[in-house]
Amino acid sequence: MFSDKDSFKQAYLTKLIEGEGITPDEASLWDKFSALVVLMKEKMSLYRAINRNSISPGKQVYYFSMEFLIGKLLHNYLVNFQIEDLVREGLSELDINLDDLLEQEADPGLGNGGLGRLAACFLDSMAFLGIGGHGNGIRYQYGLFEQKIVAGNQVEVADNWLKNGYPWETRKPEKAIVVKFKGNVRTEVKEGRVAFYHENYEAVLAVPYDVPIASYDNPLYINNLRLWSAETTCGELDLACFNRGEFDQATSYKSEVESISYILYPDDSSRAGRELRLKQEYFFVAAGLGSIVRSYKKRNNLSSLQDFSRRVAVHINDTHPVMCIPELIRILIDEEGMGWDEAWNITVNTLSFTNHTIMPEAMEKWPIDMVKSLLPRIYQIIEEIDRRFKEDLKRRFLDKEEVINNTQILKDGYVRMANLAIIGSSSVNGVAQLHTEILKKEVFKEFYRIFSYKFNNKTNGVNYRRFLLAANPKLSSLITEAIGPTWKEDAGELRKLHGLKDDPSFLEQLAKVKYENKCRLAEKVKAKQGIDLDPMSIFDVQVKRIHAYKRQLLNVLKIMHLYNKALNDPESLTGSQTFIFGGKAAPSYHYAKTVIKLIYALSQKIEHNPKVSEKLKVIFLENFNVTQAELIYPAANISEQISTASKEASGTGNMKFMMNGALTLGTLDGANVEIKEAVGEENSFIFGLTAEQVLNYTRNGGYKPWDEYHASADIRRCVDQLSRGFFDNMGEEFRVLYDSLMIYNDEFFVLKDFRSYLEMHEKLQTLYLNQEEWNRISLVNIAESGIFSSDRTIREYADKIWKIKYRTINNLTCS
Ligand code: GPQ
Repeated sequence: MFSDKDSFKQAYLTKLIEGEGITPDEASLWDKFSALVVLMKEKMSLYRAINRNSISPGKQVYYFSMEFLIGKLLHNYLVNFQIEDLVREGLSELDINLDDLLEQEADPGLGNGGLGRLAACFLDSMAFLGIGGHGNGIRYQYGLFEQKIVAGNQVEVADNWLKNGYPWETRKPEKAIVVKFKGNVRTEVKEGRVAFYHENYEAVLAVPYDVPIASYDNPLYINNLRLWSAETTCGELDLACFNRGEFDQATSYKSEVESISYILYPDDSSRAGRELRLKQEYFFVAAGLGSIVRSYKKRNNLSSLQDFSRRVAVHINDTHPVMCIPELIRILIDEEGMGWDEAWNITVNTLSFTNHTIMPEAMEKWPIDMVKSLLPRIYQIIEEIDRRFKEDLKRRFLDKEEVINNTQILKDGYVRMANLAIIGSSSVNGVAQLHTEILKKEVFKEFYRIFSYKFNNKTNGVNYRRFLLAANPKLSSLITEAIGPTWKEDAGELRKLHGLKDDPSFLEQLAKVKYENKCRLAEKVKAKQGIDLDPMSIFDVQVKRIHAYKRQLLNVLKIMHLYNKALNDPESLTGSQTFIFGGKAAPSYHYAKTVIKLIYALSQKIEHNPKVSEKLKVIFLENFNVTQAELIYPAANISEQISTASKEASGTGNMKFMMNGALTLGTLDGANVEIKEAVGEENSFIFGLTAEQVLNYTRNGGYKPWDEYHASADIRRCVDQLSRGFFDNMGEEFRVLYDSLMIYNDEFFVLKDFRSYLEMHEKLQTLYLNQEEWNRISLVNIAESGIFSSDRTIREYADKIWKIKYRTINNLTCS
């Protein structure tokens, strides 16, 4: 194993020549990249072996998630092992540029957005804290589509991320699990108790692929992300058909089975509702729990699962993996021979659940008939949970109609997954303080009365070593020069930066770093999209999924208003501004796709007007993903976090912008509230209705957008321009947006918040003229961002939910 530049070069060349059979001269960039990955993987395997021998296996956590948006790994692992410099220099002596190799890596799009990225951040922090914490998910053959913009239209291109193979993964065929669908359940009374036999099922083979997870400065903890791939149980049905000459049947069976892990559903915060999605959900749950139970017995040398919940925690990321509850009960009863009460107690004590949204369209429910025919035994167990829960309510005199209606699992022909999750787990958490309060007071208020002890808040956090340390090397060096290196392990140390608030030369250096990061982004944009960005202009950025509640439309209306102003009097705008948008729309979400078209149309309109384009520029960045994000956050001056208050559960982009020194222009929604509390009122730029006001309006049937329309000529003008006389011949195209505001009652309060948004935006423009003050506020944002490290979040999960110990970091007091 290498430890310095020369031993690295030696090891690397050996890998290339022995492993790939080629010399550096003959090797392609891909070969060179793969050799470096293999070397890193070996390093990690070695650490893992040492770990196995030196650390007794404590309680293990399994994080079940339909999505893991892990991003590229190589650069982060070089940073985490603190070997980037020696590897870079070593390679350069071999005439290889490390950056060229980093470019080779695919960015696996195994997630839609925040929920999947959070899961990836949690994996990093669990490894960092020395928690045996592993991910369990699906190895989609196709991840989230790649987005191209053609004449303003989003075009979805298949994400064939596995086309060259994925060098980080290791296939483990010997650890495969058989997952059973359909069929029927036969019951038999045996030795005085009922036994259940699932018969005539269709078997699917779940084959695991493992990806190692290593974090900063803790090489002994190499955790595992296990992703499952669906295959036929070789030789059974398909080969039998094949041998009989029924080729079509054989191949269609094969493709039906493989379709389970074929593609990620591209809907963010909404339900897919298809049978295939339900199959995916049960598939990775059954595979994951099957393998956990197997390794539990082996690791602990036990034959019984009596103590399971003391040694294993299973966390479910939203309701998608909620079948964990009936599946674990099934294993404990049908395979381990336990009675209901014991199986139930173990299951509840093992499981914990995070809710990520209050949007009703995202609450999963499945038709009873579908669940019954696809998962007959699981359905029986769900019915029994529902029956016992209602009986319990009756016993506790809580069985009022309203309570039953809102809490029972089976209702109106559907299985309601959130209800199953709350009843069957020991902890229910929201992802920001405000979100958790709304869960307790509104969405799950009946449950909160019954199970108040289960409800708790765990404000999200992000992997700041990825989004600051690795993504923003210039800022990281500046911070380290100023306060030393310990902030890399304890984000709370960033507070020491407050000491530099009044140091003009430091503030100037901070501004210089921001400028250089803007240049870096501008170069990439030029290379990819051929568009020039002016790094001297203010970069005002909104990057996230396109969704009505996230209100990209509000941002666009603001820019239209600025356009109108510039046309009247260019001098009325103080400086030059670049508005950067990015984000994917679900392919079937017409409204969101129209918003992308609108952004494009506005950018063209501005481009064609020299009077305006001097002051304003709009750009839509194609294919926003983790790799792009790492370039964008460090380059932003303004972070747009403008969702309708109460609708964004937390947001995590807001945290990534903040730690890179952007100022937040936002509503009091999700974690923005806590950002404001951290930096202070004077350093945050908050506008609009509060969550309480929004919820009040909604309870009373909404507000009257026409009142806002009539009250202000500026608003009227922008709204009218949406539908006519502004975008040549495109009024009809944008009708759906106009209608959402004026005909369908502006569900997301765009016009209601418009005025205060404009005011706050203008305040920021004026502030930007005072560079020193701006830089000071930027510094305060960085200094206070420590609490949004996912290390803090995971410590809270570990203490309060999983009841698991973690390492103390260099005896520092962690935030
Ligand atoms: N979130 Cl329900 C998603 O990214 N996808 C989903 O399907 C659901 C939620 C987000 C949520 O919108 C953000 O506010 C959170 O910050 C994020 O989950 C992580 O908790």
